[in-house]
Amino acid sequence: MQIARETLLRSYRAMRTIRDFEERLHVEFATGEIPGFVHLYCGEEASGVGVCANLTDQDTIASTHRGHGHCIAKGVEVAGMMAEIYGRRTGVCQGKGGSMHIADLSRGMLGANGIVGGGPPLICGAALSHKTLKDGAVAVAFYGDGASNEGTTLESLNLASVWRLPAVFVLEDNGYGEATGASYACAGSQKARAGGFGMPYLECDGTDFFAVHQAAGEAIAHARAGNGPVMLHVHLARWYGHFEGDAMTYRAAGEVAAARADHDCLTIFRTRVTQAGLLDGTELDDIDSAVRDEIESAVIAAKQAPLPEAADLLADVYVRY
Ligand SMILES: Cc1ncc(C[n+]2csc(CCOP(=O)(O)OP(=O)(O)O)c2C)c(N)n1
Ligand SMILES: [Mg+2]
Repeated sequence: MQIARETLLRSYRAMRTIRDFEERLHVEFATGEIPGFVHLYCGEEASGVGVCANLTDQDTIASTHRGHGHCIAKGVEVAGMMAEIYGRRTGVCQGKGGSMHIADLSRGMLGANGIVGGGPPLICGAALSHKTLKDGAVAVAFYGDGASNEGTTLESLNLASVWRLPAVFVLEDNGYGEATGASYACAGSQKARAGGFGMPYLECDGTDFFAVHQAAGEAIAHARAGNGPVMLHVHLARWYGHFEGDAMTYRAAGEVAAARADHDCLTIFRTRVTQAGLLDGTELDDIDSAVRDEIESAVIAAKQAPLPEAADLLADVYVRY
């Protein structure tokens, strides 16, 4: 499938932004200034970006505890995210959500989620709304191999199929749920699980933007056309610990180094587009430098921003209808 030049540039920028955002958080979290936990998405960038390149602002996504990449891929503003992670009043959720609860409904980003398996049921609700309102939109749940074993996820696969919802379940399989290997924890096969619920199954290499874009495009088109849900199984690797501070003693020596050396989605993308003459290396260099500046400004602004005040505690708690 031919991908528009504009989409390629936007997608590269999103992947580079996620990488730099996360690398910077890795450094900043170690200083102790950031409250709570952070779970980094480095190594997985092509998945969120390849999927979201097929979505509009009307389409909705639900994310996970490892949600920064999904937010950026769906267009959530970086400075507001950084401030949110620092717990500042200028954050996209006024500093009351933090890393695991970033949401921006104006972008169709329903939220990162500290509850493993929390996204799939939300996406059934969103997809039911899209179907009822006939707005032509689809809802996408990102969930991990660990979350694939949660009852909420399995119930959602069933419900989405029974109600023929415009939903896509994107299983980001990085081989681990915390320190537990997916090969140990996931019985049977994900393909058989999809088949058991009567939905099509697709899989792809999650370190190759083009492979993700193609597979997600098919899955989303199927759901958007009213043919019901699809499971998309994306294979990838995370480059850092489960959370910042995880010593990763359960990973084989050289595993992460090999992923970084041979499966870096940014390197794969750059080689592909420059060799095919689709984009020029200097255009990509310009994006790299613009993103570096954007992240630097976001960190400076976040550190200077005010914390929420006691009076903010009861604001935005309930929605008025
Ligand atoms: C309902 C629930 N159970 C357990 C946890 C603790 N927990 C947080 S992340 C995680 C592992 C999730 O693994 P996976 O879904 O594969 O996502 P990954 O971290 O690999 O991106 C667990 C068990 C939780 N947050 N929520
Ligand atoms: Mg996992």
